[in-house]
Amino acid sequence: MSLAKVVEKELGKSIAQCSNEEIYFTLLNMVKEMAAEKVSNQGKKKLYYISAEFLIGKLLSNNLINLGIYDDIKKELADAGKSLAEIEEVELEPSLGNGGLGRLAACFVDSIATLGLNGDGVGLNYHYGLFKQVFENNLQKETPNPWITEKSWLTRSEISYPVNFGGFTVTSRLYDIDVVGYNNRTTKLRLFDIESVDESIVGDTIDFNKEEIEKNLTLFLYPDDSDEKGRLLRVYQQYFMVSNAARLVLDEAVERGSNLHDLADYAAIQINDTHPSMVIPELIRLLQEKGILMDEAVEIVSKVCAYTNHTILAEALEKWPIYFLDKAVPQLMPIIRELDNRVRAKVSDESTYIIKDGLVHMAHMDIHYGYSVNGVAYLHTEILKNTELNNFYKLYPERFNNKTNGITFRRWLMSCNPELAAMITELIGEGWKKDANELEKLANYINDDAVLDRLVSVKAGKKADLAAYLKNTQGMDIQPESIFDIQVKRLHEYKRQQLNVLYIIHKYFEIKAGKKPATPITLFFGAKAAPAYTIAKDIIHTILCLQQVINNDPEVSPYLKVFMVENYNVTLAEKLIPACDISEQISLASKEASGTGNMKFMLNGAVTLGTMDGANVEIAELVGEDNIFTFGESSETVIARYERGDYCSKDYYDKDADLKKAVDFIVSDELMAVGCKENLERLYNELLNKDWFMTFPDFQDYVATKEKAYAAYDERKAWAKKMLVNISKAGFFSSDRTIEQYNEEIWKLN
Ligand code: 26Q
Repeated sequence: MSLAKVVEKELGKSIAQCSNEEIYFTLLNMVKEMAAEKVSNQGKKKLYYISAEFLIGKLLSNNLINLGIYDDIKKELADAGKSLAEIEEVELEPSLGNGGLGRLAACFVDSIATLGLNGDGVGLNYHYGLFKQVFENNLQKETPNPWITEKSWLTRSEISYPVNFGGFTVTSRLYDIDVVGYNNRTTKLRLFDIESVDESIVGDTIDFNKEEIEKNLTLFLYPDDSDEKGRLLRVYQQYFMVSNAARLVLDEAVERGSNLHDLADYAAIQINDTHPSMVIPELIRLLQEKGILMDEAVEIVSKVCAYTNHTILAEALEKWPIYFLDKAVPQLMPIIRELDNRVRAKVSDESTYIIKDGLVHMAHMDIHYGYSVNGVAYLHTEILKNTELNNFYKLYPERFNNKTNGITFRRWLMSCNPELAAMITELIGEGWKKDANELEKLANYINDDAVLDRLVSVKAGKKADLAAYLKNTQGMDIQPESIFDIQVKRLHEYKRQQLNVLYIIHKYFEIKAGKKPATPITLFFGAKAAPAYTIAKDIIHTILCLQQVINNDPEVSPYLKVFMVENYNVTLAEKLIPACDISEQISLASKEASGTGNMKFMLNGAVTLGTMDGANVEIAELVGEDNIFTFGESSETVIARYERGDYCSKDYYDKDADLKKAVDFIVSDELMAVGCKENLERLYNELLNKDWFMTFPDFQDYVATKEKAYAAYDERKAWAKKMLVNISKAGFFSSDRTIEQYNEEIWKLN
């Protein structure tokens, strides 16, 4: 049925007479009905991807694409004088994730649906997404970020469970979001909530009473883990998530004919990082409740649960104090102790024990009692096997495997860059939408000037779109003809936004000294810092101060400008990524497990400027050295340096005049005039006395490589070839490929 007919029936008027809100909510209903009519895979074995985060982003356009009606609706709207882009503005983004891990989970459910696999995502229905970032006086402030409106993508289900905590019980309620596969079936995102949640305890800030669990359990994504009460709330959230998930798994398996002894024939559970790890003892507990003895329960669960590791940063591996678990979930502690005792009885290597020094090591439990452990890029998995988790690898070599991350091309090309998608389809047909490897066919056009020119003009169009959007929404004055050099990702010291900062200062001095770049450069940042991550917030402050100083300097701003976009989220990513020329992926080698932004940029024809870290290594191998700019010390060098413990940033500062000048500018009168002394000095001191993520040793190489990249950009035709090669080699990074590998090697769904 056409939209016009639906609108006429529902609202009794024409599309042209409707407000954008009316059209949005009509489309939402229509899409929900169409999704409900689709079938889902009813196979015997089902996958449950349990994750504390699903960073799904806005759903309207994506669902229209996957239902195959995007073009028709867009045209119908345009004919009635309406713009789909403006209607999309009505939708609030569900920011139910922090960054890469949550976005990966969202890409995975899209691929599971598209491949028609029997699998759902299971998580929590946070009423507020990750905080909304606002800048005030060049500082980040956090405000609540609601997304649930009266009519939303959520559908209330009949499923509800009582969940016991130490001293009280809450009642859960399951809400579903249909995940529409591309021209295929649907699966569901199953988000658990509590009926007693109380939004009225949230004011204008993200500070709230963390003690009334019955009221606040599902209010926020990741309460601040800086204070003890917030961390305790996180334990309550995690247990609530997995207890519900475990019951759902068991109920559905029984419905499909399982006698629970054969659970592994009916269910696979993927544990997304350690956040859902308590599902292991909880499943054992529930199986025992159903009369299965401990030995067998452990065996069953060990054939069902598989664990994905997303980090090698020790501080990010969750370890919960026993007294937390005793207070929140006393029913689990005896089981966890028993699991630990069993490890102690058979393993001599104490470093692998589950309970040590009063802390429960969640990852250790996953590895001992899961059947698969995977990293998320080749290098990451190698580092896990050889270094970080080597003691476990020696125990269970057969459990370790790699699954290089991927992204859904529906959202990250078809939806966010329809112009490029249309051009690709015109050249090589529709096949790439289902089989991403077909993008390789683009290589046939490497010497076709008309194609190269068109590629450049599609990019120019997206740059102009971005400039216009940021002018309208954030008041930024951006030159669309400049080089767009973009670093967008969470703010973390290991991702090294501060290295980019040092470059910008260096360039600022060069321009001041009369050395002007041939093509003007625009540097974009987008990043949220965890509310309690002081140095990360200092880096944001420094970037915002630089933005103010540089953009207002008439000598420099015609050649160099800096923009930090406010509230970087999925919606902004979809606008920034298609417009990018140079993709900054400059983490300290060995520290970024994979990265997925790197893949999104490449797919949209940006050229990577990066270290040999995470999936950059695989990108470099695929595109070849002419089509990527790599720099910096290798992961081996970095790991060895950490082992020796002899890194001294001051030595580099003393020896390198350029570096010294750049670092000193952080505490210069110019920056102090627009910034806060305390913040700027703290960052300066941190770099000079610690620089834990080793920006200084990579500084000169970074500067030189960036100059090389900018110079290469000016060879327009050669640059267009690099763009084309990057797009043509991106097929490997489709999450369809990743999910096929998970299924073939881990889940084995039938
Ligand atoms: C842990 C304890 C307490 C509070 C919070 C957390 C916490 C929260 C979020 C720990 C980790 C995360 C998120 C991690 C994450 O996003 N990792 C990224 O995962 C991507 C997908 O695999 C990779 O591409 C990135 O390299 C990795 O950084």
